[in-house]
Amino acid sequence: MVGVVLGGLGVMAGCAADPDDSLAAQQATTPAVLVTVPQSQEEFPPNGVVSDVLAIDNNFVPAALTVEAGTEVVFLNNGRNDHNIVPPDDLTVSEWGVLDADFMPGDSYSHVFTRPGTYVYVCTIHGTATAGMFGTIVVTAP
Ligand SMILES: [Cu+2]
Repeated sequence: MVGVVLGGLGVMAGCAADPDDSLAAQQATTPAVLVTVPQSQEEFPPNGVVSDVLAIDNNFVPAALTVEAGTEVVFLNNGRNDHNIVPPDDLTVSEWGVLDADFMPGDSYSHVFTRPGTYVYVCTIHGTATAGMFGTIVVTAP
């Protein structure tokens, strides 16, 4: 998984050279995470903060997001295709995530990230953990 995160950031760093690309600008503000941080056992309560991620055809925007533990991340399918949000090591989305049947165009899915850590996810229809439609949520301790 460490190699996966490194590969993704390498691609984003290349895109950040274009000052007119708003997506690249958003990604450039996200601190680089070069290792996958083990998920903390410490949990923090919901803090009332909401942060959005758009699923478009076929990317997540922003692809890399950093939030404090307790933040609710709302994923909105703002595209015209079905998408899904699947942790690569949890294809049944038992911990978090949503399958495409429940994430059609116009649908939203939200999850409160209570534990610090790095959460990689993919749309299994349009990407893998190394290419295409994938993203990362970095959850920091408050
Ligand atoms: Cu997709």
